[in-house]
Amino acid sequence: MNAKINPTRGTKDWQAADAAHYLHPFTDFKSLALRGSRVITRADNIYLWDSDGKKILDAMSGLWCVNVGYGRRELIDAATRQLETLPFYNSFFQTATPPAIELAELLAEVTPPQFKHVFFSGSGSEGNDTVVRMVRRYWDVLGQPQRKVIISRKNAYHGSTMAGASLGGMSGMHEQGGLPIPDIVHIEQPFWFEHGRDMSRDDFGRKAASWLDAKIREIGADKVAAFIGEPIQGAGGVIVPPETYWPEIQRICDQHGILLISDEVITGFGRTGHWFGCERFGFRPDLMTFAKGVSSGYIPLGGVMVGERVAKVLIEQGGEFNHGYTYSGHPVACAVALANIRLIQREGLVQRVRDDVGPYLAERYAELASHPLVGETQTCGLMAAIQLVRDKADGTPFEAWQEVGMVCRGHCFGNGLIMRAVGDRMIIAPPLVITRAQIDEMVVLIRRCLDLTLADLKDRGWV
Ligand code: PXG
Repeated sequence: MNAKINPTRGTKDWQAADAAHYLHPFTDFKSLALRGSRVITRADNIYLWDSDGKKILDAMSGLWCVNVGYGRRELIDAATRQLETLPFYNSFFQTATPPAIELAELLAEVTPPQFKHVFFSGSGSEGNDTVVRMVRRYWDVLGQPQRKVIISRKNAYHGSTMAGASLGGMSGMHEQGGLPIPDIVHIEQPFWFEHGRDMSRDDFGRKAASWLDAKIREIGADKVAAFIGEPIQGAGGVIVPPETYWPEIQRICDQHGILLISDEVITGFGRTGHWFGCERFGFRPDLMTFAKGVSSGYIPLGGVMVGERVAKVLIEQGGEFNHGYTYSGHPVACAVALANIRLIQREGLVQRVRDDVGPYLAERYAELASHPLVGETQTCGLMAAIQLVRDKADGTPFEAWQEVGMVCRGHCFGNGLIMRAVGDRMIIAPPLVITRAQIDEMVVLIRRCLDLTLADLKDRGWV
């Protein structure tokens, strides 16, 4: 069969070839093959088109990554130029390439002041593998090899490699593959709607942080290497923690001398209206994982920002760090990331999210909270969640088997809107270039889909 991309192939043909050969991530292969996948063929700004020519508003920025929107000439030109000049060279064996060096320099400029060094990977998952290796190496070099335990949270997402999935707190992932790997443990997440509605958000934030302190004491502080968290849990359902949570987590990490790691794969590069989520929530991580928005997803790139505390030890006392990837510092990926970050700077996209479109989204989402299906809405910058409930008065959830989030997601797809469902939490993270008029357009679609979902659930007798 001809393997070339053929623009004359139709949807049915794409679907047949896809079902015959392509195993998709996080997918029930059998049921997708029966149903046929949606084939996306092109994109511009915040819109996608499928193989039937249908236009879709992409409220998820691809997969939380296309921060500058689709079709940006600067990124395309940067990739083309670099492909022509030097499509690949590695950073092993005492070599480097200009784009990798310049990107390292620019990252030191846009990240918080404690970060002067970066280790590049090809993805967020690999970045978190690097984190595990680096954290354990740090304590080994300091003569405390018994400090191995990394504490994370349930319902966290840190990637899909063995280390990433272990750090993550998704039970469905742990069940497949004998995870977590040793010395990774999890505390409960700071999800007020699920675990804290009998107290104020601030009190709950302090309580949720105290679970870290309790876990450290249970294990013994001298065995704990680090705590890792996403400033806002993304794949877990856009769970925005109470304001009291992160400052208290910082205090507890400081008190016990353990490293604090911020996984900024989603929250980095302007998503929250700050360059990084840790700046939004007022904490000072020692390591910071990034990916996605660093290159706006135009090309794979990830890495770890290494704060002075760790860098000093690894550089001055560490000797060789036996770790790295073929694509660490890939020149084309780095050239695209440079163009992407410069574009974010030039267009003031971070400030725009903080002062303009972020507050506007919050305003429009507050209106959606009155919908009969909505238990709460939460936004932070350009991340937002709608919690669907059966009983608005007391927040009673639907039954898990009803998969109401999936019902709603079906209506979204049917109406030209990509909104993700995580359980019964409907989430969005649109490109940072979205305009107020486009937010209005999106909110009209969301309200329509909520109405259709409600009507559908009434037909089924579920509400
Ligand atoms: N950390 C965080 C916080 C993430 O959100 C990763 C690490 C892993 O990155 P890579 O590049 O290896 O995928 C992620 C990825 C979803 C979804 O359904 C979210 C992610 C990936 C795939 C699906 O929301 N986040």
